[in-house]
Amino acid sequence: MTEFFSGLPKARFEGRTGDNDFAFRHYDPDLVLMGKPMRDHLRFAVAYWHSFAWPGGDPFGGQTFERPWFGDTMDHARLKADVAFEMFDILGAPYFCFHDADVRPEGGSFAEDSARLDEITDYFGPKMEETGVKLLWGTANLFSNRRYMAGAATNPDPDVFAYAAATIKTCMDATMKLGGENYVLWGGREGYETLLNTDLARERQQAGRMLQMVVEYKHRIGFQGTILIEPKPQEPTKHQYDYDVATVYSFLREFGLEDEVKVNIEQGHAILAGHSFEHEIAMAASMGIFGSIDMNRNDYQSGWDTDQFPNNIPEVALAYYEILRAGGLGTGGTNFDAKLRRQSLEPADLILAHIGAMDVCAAALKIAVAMIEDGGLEKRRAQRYAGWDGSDFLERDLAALYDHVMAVGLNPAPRSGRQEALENYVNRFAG
Ligand code: XUL
Ligand code: CO
Repeated sequence: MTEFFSGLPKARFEGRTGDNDFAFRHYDPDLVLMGKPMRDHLRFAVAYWHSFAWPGGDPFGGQTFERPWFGDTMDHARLKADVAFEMFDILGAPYFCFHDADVRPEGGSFAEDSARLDEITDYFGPKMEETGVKLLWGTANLFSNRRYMAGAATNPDPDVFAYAAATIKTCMDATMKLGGENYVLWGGREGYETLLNTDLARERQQAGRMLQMVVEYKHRIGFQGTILIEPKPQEPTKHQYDYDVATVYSFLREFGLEDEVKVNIEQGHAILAGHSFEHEIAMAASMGIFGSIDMNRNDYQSGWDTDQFPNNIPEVALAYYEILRAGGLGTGGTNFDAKLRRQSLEPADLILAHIGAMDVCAAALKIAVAMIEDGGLEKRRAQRYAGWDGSDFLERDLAALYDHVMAVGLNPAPRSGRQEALENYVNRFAG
């Protein structure tokens, strides 16, 4: 055991009446809802990067956190892993997610970085075995190092493309070795800063070919997990190619990958794209590409990706409602891609942030389950489209529909969309 979390208790479910900040009030992992335990509905994951690699900086100042594992040796990386697995255990978090750059220090060469990734993931193996904590997804950090400043797959320099491809291979190998259930690609710098120096058609071809290579390699090594793209409209680049779910879907179709790749939808990214989280989930489900979620919240006033822990129960309830309608998370999960505020210095802050977030999701899930079980929204939705039952209008053509309108003297009567009634209905459960 390390000293870092010493004195902090293991988080347990104590119900709504207690006064223990370190207990769950809603997250009761064994509680069965719609035939499966809450743990399996929510599939919580801790994001290694925000909790263990982020130093607390912002554009105006650097590090505020002092962590004993900050440093660039493999001893630091092992201490970081020790603390991370202690936190997973304290929280009872069943999964974690990582980038290569979060878990091992960068060395002087590609070969050294790969060897270090191998070494640290070998160090994870027994810890995963011992704690039962599993890998939700692995990913490659193709955005922090300056070599990627003009993109990874979409870089104007083919050598950077090759370097990125080789790096993805090592991260897919590591994910497979650890039994990861998904592999994520977030195009952090796959976009442009200025159109004046950018060849859009060429960059899209490069991105499409890289993703095809990822899928080819998945099949070559027999990786059973799901390949996920994480849409985001901008930040760090002015414009990113994976703008939102609908954009990603059309990109997947252009490269014949719509049956191979799904999306990992992040709440904050949805907001940046001008959508709600539930919109993006529902859109993905309607296209058959819903995969997983990165759970956080953005500050609605600041207009950038603040990656805060979620705390708005009714809002999150609508997201889980769409997830349940989509058939649940499948191989995906609820990854807390969220970071502390930079004044939250204490080890306890890390624990309390996650306990609160897990509780928000659990409370939201209960609301979503109640709405699904009641069936009121789906009944009302079905009523709204009932006129289409048995209709053959989609099989006719313009001239046939013209004849029909003329023959019966058609004059459709508008009907209420009942938005306020529906919002009132939701608040019966969420209020
Ligand atoms: C960035 C972001 C990433 C991805 C993984 O906004 O969300 O952390 O989740 O690269
Ligand atoms: Co994310």
